[in-house]
Amino acid sequence: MLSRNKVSRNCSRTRITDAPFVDPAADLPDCISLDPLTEDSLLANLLSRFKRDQIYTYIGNILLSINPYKPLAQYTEQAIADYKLRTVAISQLPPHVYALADHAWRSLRDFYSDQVIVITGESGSGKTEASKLILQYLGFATGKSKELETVRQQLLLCNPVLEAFGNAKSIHNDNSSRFGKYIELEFDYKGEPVGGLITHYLLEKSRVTAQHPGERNFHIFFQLLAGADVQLLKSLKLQRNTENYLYLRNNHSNPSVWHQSDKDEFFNTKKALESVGFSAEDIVNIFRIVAAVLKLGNLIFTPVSNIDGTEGCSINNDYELEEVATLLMIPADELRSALLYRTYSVSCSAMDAHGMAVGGGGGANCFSRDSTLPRDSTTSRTFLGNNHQSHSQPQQILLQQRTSLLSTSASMVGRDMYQMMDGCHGSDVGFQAALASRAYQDAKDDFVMTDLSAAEATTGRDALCKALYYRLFTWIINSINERIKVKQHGKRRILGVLDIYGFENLPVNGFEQLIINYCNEKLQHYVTEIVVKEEQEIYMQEGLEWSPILFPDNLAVCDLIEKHNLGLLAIMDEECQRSTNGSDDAFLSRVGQVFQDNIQIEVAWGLLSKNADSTAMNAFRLKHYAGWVTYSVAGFLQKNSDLLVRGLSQSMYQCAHPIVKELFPEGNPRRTTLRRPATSGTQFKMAIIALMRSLRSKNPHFVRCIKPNAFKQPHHFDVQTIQQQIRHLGLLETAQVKKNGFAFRQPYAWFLQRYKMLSTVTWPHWGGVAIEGAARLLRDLPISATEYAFGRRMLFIKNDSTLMQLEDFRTIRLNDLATLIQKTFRGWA
Ligand code: AOV
Ligand code: MG
Repeated sequence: MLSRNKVSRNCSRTRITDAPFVDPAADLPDCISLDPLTEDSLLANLLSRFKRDQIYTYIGNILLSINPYKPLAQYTEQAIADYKLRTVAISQLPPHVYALADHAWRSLRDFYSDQVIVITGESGSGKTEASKLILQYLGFATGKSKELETVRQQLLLCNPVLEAFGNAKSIHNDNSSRFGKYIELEFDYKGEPVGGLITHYLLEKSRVTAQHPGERNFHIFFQLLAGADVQLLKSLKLQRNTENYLYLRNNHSNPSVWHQSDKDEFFNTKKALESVGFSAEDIVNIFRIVAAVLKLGNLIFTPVSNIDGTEGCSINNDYELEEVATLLMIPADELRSALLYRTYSVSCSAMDAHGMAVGGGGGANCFSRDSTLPRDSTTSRTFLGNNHQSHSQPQQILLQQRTSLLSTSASMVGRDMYQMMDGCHGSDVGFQAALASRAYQDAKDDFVMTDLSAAEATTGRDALCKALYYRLFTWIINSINERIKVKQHGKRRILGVLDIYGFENLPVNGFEQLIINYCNEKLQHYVTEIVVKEEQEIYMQEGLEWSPILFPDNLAVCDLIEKHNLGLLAIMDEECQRSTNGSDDAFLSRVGQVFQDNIQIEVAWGLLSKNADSTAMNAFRLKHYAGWVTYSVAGFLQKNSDLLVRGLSQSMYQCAHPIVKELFPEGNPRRTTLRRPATSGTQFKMAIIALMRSLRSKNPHFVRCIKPNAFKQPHHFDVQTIQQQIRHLGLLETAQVKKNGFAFRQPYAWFLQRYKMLSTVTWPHWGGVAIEGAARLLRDLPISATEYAFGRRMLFIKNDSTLMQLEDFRTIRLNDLATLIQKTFRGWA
């Protein structure tokens, strides 16, 4: 047994911590050949390979990859050629992510079936790098026609764009994916790529406005400031220094920690945008939105006291607002008004239909009736508060303009209670409800207008920035999809590559971490189901001799999060819909009630976070497959309901900026939304369920990534860190199943049909029972009898290498037959 005493020693440059001595003798490319196969022998094998920069090791047909945290010389065009052309037998080549990509691609081409490569591992373990290497291999390894070249370029080059907008520095990874990415490459019957589709999963948009200590905002903000030339910066009304922007000024973080140059990366991102097919105009329009987000973030709202004692606010640095308005191509007054005031249309019918819930809150700064103001023919009455008199002259004019504009649209937008309430989340709800209730008592079929406090305006500003950025990200991906979609007709097969955000446990975890970890929990379940559980069930059903291997099952935690009506996500939704008492703490109380007997979750009131400057927080602890994680509930409901104030979406819809207008279709006053959109949590759950369905319909290949240490250091093999991941991923159990199990299985008839040409007994037809034909065929081949087993309905083959051997025999035989046919024809001629 390895002792757990902390020791550190040097062994050919590799620092090994938390282990005394690990026998370096073992160095096997496939862990299933280890004898004995134990956790220690597995670790020792990985270590001796890691020291030689052999970061890849097989467990049967699963690829283990340990992040080297340094560039390696094994990703050359020559290496790609070696794996593709196979001048030496594949078994002679070291394990490699190229070999896995090649196997998936050949399976697609030879068996003409859909494949998927699922890459898993915790944050910073190397998933995204692996996914890029797979795409690189598939790009190089397939045909070279001009059309293919375009598809290839677009598929390869979209990645720098996705990373610029969707990745950021986190405490675990300097280039952490803050969204889930599933790329489906489509191939024709020859195995040539003809197009693709990118699906993305919930971007962590809260990062736009705030980051954890030691983390950064999305790369693109830094790239743009560092890389844009003076002219571009000027046209975007930006300054080079990141310190000028509140959203980039994370006091706990050093922005220059990023190891690559933001300036160079900007050049790459811009080039990639061009190569993927964005026009120069599109690119500038994209950057205008990025710049607008940065500048909006700088707006400072100052409280203004109204004469009736209520609070409003004004913008301190109006020049920033003017510039944002220019960038987004909207009249500044329009934008200012949307940021400073909120309007509610009050529809009698909507209230009747939905019922009005009245909550606490109070402090509603509701304008009262003012008959002197303009009335629109479509609006029965217009209400404006007497406190508008407390505004300055320009503000009064602005208010009147705004009122006139709003009264035009009021009757169009006022049909639905949710529209009236949109923008209400969390503790806002009580306030909104009181406001709406008061309006209801006052009048029917009216709208009311309130001015926002400085805090409310800041929240609205942040919500707008998050929405702008997230929708821009989605727009970019949709545009890329439009460009890479398959243009030709005909049958196609799919090879999917899944690279999702890795499991996270930060000093303070929030809604985003719950979503990320839920996704990892589902993937973990999918992998263990396929690799360990179903595999064993099939052996037993088929009557093969088998001693069951136990494995940790995480179904209970998946259920705890996603269960219909009673899971965490459902409880969150319930609280979001509650118009009274809907608060993060109420959510936590409900969690405590529902799960009081569940040992996998604990509720903690007033728990002190590990963070030095944090105050008490209310939280729950959840036991994930990768350990306990504490989630602070602050902000949960607001992030889950994720609604944008209608006035803001309407103002965005008014923008003449060609992309922005498209991003906010709900801002169209003619549009009537009768249903409240699903919450973020529910949308994510539905997307993950659809993803799982899609994965299950394909033949899977797995890359399991491991992080060697927590310090992003090369040459440092921390035994405890690796051992923990081996346990969490159930790798020993996987290796045991693979060692005793079979790499391949197919029904006898299928097997016979594919390989019948390899024996004169089965060629050209076998007239008897399929199982007997398969047995005769195998007997005629130079394959050891220990390499296969006969089940009730299926033939099992032990190793992948045997299957590859069979494929090689088949190719040779088919070539011989083709030559024979040619000779025969020539003889006849
Ligand atoms: P992740 O995708 O698993 O984390 P990445 O693939 O981004 O992790 O890897 C993190 C960093 O490790 C990269 O930026 C590289 O510097 C280094 N790295 C990873 N794999 C290799 C490799 N094969 N060769 C050289 N360096 C490598 V996250 O996205 O955080 O879950 O959400
Ligand atoms: Mg990643």
